Amino acid sequence: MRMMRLVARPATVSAGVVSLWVLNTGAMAHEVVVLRLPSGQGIGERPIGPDGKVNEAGSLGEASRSCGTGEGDGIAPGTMAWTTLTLRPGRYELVCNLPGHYLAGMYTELDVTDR
Ligand SMILES: [Cu+2]
Repeated sequence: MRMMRLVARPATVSAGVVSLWVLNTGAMAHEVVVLRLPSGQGIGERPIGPDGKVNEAGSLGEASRSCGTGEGDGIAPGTMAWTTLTLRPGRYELVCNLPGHYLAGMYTELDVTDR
């Protein structure tokens, strides 16, 4: 059962420079990490380690700083974070990788199309 969620609007964007603005409307800190989705793999299917996190090696970017860009200590409730990255066409999975949050349902797909 998904207890937390992550929503991408729009869920499809054109390849190139993409700015991600993340608004935390929840009651606790969150983050967004951008991972490529291997072909044949769906969102929510990553193995979860004993620390409650998924492997984020190969992350293409992250928004986890309250009112700022890039990596931080988590996005505080009621604040925004952002990051800008260059994405090639393909399927991506946006995840919150704070312990237990992926298991709770904090993942969504972002599709990048050829412009
Ligand atoms: Cu989270």
